[in-house]
Amino acid sequence: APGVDPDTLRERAVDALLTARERTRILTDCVDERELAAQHSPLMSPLVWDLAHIGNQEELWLLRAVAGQEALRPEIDSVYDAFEHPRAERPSLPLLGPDEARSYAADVRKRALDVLHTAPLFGAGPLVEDGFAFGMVAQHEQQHDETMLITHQLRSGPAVLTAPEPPPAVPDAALLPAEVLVEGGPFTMGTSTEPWALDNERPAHHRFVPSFFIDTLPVSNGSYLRFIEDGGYEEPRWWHPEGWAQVLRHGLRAPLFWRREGTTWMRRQFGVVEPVPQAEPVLHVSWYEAEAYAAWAGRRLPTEAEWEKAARHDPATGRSLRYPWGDADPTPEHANLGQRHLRPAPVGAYPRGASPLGVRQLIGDVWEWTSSDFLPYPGFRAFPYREYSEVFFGTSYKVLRGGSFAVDPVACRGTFRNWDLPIRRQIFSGFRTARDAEPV
Ligand code: AVJ
Ligand code: FE
Repeated sequence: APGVDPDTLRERAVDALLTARERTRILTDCVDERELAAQHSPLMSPLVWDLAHIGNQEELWLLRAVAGQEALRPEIDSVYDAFEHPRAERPSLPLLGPDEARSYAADVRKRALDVLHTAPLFGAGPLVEDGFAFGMVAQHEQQHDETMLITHQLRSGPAVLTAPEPPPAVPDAALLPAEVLVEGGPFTMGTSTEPWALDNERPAHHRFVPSFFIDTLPVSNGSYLRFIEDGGYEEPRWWHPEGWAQVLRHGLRAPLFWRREGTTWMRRQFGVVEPVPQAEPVLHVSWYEAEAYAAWAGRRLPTEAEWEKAARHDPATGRSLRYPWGDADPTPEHANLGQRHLRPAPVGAYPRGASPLGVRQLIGDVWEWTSSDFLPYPGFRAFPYREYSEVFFGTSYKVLRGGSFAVDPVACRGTFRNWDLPIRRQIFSGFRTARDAEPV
């Protein structure tokens, strides 16, 4: 690995694994046993399933695949195989109870750290090269920590999680230009060098992207309210036909968790009902809602390539950066990540996280819907398992970029790709808009 010694790499892997486990602990220790085993929504697993699934994946990859150990409890593999059992049926499986799930995950972890301290991290095959398997397992746990936070958002009853408020918008935010021009030309999309990048982010390749304009900031609740108040949810012309069918079928009138009380729109955020914060990025919208808003605004969603070019391309050097602000890992000054706050920051926060062209909040706050289907890059190779991304490629899933307040930095970077069905809105999703630029 270029310039990283094994001790630093081990320290990084230990740190990523411990950070993930501490988050898992916080999300599962704050509710009682009954709530851990309950299904809070048919869209989600019981929290106790996520907990043991995290341990089971760690066992599969670090103890069995990397270290060649025997299965600790071979009889539970099928219960925690996400492909054998869709979420809706997980509550009826013979799940480990909360204490059993905790001690199973802790037992696996103890053994995994022993493997980490003895496994060679260079020259012993692609699974362990640069500590990849350890980084992948830490990312997997953090992805489920975001999933479990979604379950918390869907759960009813008083709040059990608390966090400090995110930073305010900076005073200049209102003076920023509404959109930024990204000049047409090629850029490098994806990566072949980021050691813990997952298979779908690879390989790096050139893309020509025609000139376009992109919003400086994510679309705010205030802007989205104008769409609602202008009758956006009553007007089929703004909607994709399947989006309109969703509106009619479910009587949609606003983002998920919003409710009108008299003349005020309120929303529920982790058990607390509050007036919709106008300055925050809109949250919990489907791809169809994002698309309809963009059509109403006379604009469109950015393609995935446009989003990544806006986030990574540095016109001064022609290079693609790891993050909008450069190659340095995220700090709390750059972006709202890691469940440090339990909501997005107002649009116009995090000036230090801006891209070279001045686009803000691309990383953190809310996942941003793009117009693109989830497809492999040219030269894609499934690694280490087809079920991470390959089986989802096609026209069913839309790509989201940038990460939300709920995702840890280890599972979020300029190249990171997330995907979901266009009807989904329980995820921490928002968006920004774009438009074509006239060719010069
Ligand atoms: C990348 C968020 C779409 O949760 O379905 C977790 C991540 N994959 N375990 C998902 C994942 C396997 C995945 N997403
Ligand atoms: Fe998983």
